Amino acid sequence: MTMFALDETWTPAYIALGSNLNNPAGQIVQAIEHIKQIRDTRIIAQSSLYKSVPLGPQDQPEFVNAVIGVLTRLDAISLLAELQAIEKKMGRVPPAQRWGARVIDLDILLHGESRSNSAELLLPHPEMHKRNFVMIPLAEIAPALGIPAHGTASRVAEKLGSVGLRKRA
Ligand code: ROI
Repeated sequence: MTMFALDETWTPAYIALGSNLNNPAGQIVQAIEHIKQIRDTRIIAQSSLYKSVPLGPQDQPEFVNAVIGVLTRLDAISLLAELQAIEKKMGRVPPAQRWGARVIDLDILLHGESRSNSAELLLPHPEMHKRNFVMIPLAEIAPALGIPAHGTASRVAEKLGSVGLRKRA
C-alpha cells in the first residue's frame, strides 16, 4: 500500500544571496521575503548578513551576502526559474561590466544530490568552495553539510578564512 505520494519528496537546497547596489542589506531582506512566497518551498535556515569586499573589479561598492537553506518540492531548474523571476522583479539588469555591481544575485549552491552541467545551471555551484562570502554563511547554517569533493562546509570555510568578510552589525 502506498502511504505517501512520490511528489511529496522535499529536497534540501541552499541559495546564496548577494547585493551591492541600492541598500544592499534591504535588497537581501526583500529577496528573502520573495523566496518565502515560492510555491512548494519552505525556508528552514537563514544565515547572518555579512559585508564582503568585492570579488572582481574593486571599483564597486561592498557586497552584502547571506545564505539560506530551503526544503523544496521543485526540481533544480524550476527553482532556478523562480529565483530568476525574483531577480527580474527586483530590477536586476545585466551588469555593465563582467563581475560588476548588481542589485540582487540569487545562486543555487546545492539542490540535494542534483548535478547539472547545462549552460543555464551548474550544480553543485562550481565556485562555491572558493568564496568565503558563500562558505562562511553556509557553514553558519549547515556546518556538517558535505560539499562534493571538498569536505564539510565548516572545513572549507575554515580553510578559506575570513579576509574581507565581517558580520553586519
Ligand atoms: N563579490 C562579493 N564579495 N560578493 C558577491 O556576492 C559577489 N558576486 C559577484 C561578483 C561580482 C563576482 N563579486 C562578488 O557576482
